[in-house]
Amino acid sequence: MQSVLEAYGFDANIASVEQYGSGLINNTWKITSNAGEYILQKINESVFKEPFSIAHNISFIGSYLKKNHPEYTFIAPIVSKDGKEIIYLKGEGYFRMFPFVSGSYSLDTVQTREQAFEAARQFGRFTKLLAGINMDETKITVPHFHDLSLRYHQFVSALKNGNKQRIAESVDLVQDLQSFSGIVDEFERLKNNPAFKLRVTHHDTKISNVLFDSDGKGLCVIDLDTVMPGYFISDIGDMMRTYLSPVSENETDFSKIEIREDFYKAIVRGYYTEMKDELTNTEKEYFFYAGKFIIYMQALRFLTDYLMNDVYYSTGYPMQNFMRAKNQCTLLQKMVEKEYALKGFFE
Ligand code: GN1
Ligand code: MG
Repeated sequence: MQSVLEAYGFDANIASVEQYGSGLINNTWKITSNAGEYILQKINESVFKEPFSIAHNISFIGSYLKKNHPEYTFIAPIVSKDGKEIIYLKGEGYFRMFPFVSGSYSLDTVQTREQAFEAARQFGRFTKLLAGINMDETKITVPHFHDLSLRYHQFVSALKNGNKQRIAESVDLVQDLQSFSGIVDEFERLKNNPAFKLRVTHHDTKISNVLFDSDGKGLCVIDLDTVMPGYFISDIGDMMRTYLSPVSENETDFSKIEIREDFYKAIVRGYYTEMKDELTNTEKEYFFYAGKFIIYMQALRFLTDYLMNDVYYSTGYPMQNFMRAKNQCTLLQKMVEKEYALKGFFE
């Protein structure tokens, strides 16, 4: 840590460093020094194989917004002493730092409909403001990240090559997940449908990635590592996955999982406020599908990782990825039960 802080010109003796946030992939710390507060992150290289492509995207997007939408609060990274947005330290890895925006706050869980609305509005706004960007100049930071067909394929291959004992113990959950494979077929169809547009999407729209101002209004979105060309269902879907239920993916009392209909409406309305003129009529019919798409993908990803001995997501106890997969499968089942009510509201 000492050498990292020094690379940014901090006096390591007077800065305090504490673990921050609940991400499963990168390590995050909050740094407090006499110069102010900062967020420092170590990039997980086994997930982000080319960390400099993240730096490229952030500066490309940052300069586009500065030029075309200067009113947008864009949180640019702090550059190191030698002018780098991402630094590499031998034996330590890749790091980057952001200012901690004073007066703003982020949330760990969505408590009110207004928060869901504001967050959805911010993610919609982000994609809308970037509608004119040249997507060919953005880099793919995680190839095939939200490719549901590939995720399903990886799940099938884990069933062949994974931990035999874990496979045997997971038969019921495996069957439940296989029964939803129609969601993959639908994805195959929409990928080939020209009415589905590739746009600059965020791909990690959980609530902690939105900054709120002191009035509780959305300010901007953060954590731009997975910003790249994608479909709007990725962003809508991950909001549904993480805002609809009052409990998170780590909850093991599945009876607490529920679909809050009014939060569904808040997400759709918030996003629609910004994106109504951007979305095609076909896309507008896929709000409900978006939720199924991402929840299903996350259930597959957690179970795949469990069967492969937890190589991807960090865990706090041996069965955690299994429990997360089961949690997400329950969420999916509860969402499907409400299909009629939820679709009727908007589409
Ligand atoms: C990972 O680490 P975090 O929370 O930002 C993952 C997301 C998952 C999420 C599930 C690059 O995000 O796709 O939805 O865990 N990010 C990556 O908690 O795989
Ligand atoms: Mg993230």
